Amino acid sequence: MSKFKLPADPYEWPFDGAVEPRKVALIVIDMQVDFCGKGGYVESMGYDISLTRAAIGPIKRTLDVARKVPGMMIIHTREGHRPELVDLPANKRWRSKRINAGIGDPGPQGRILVRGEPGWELIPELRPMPGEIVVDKPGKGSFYATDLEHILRTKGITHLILCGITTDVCVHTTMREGNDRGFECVMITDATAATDVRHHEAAITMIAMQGGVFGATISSADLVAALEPLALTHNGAVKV
Ligand code: C5J
Repeated sequence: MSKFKLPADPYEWPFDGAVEPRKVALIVIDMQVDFCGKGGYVESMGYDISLTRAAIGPIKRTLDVARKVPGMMIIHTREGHRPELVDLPANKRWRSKRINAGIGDPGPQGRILVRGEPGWELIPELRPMPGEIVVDKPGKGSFYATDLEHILRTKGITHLILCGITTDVCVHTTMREGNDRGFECVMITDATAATDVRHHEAAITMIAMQGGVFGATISSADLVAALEPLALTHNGAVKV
């Protein structure tokens, strides 16, 4: 059985030795128009979407190889609220309105962060493939008020590879939630991005504290190199 381990920081990941891909999920967090598209939530708040868009290429390269590794689960998440906004906490709405990007209000990409609107859709470059899982979440963490943990436990997933946006908010919150639940987590440094480079860098540095307080980090190039030997070629053979 093929297994892999990663030359991650601050330790060789995972902690428990080489892992079988069937125990691993790659989670791509919130690659939605609202976070990295023109006229979406992030742009409405006045942030530069070239920062969040920087993660797209590394995520695509990671997905390209992960999709060829037999057994590895691929999950996409979307942050968003029901059209009636019954799942939108009053303080989240109030804070977003203060900066003229009210969640639920109309914008160039439809109602901001509302399920079913153009801004809430995953960007075309990173559309899920058939068989990949999509988890809708009302909060920053992917475990809060979703069936993510139920899916992972049901399918015997124990290890998580995390990427997406933003590094300091939804990716970090998900990594912390996963870590507290005993999932062994690694974050892909250049396949994540934030609306402020300092926050992106600090979020990466924090993971390495205390011997890897939330897990470990790795570049997409190192991850792809480690997964490639497990990837099936178009003939169905494992590359050597
Ligand atoms: C934010 C996210 N930053 N996906 N959401 O509000 O990180």
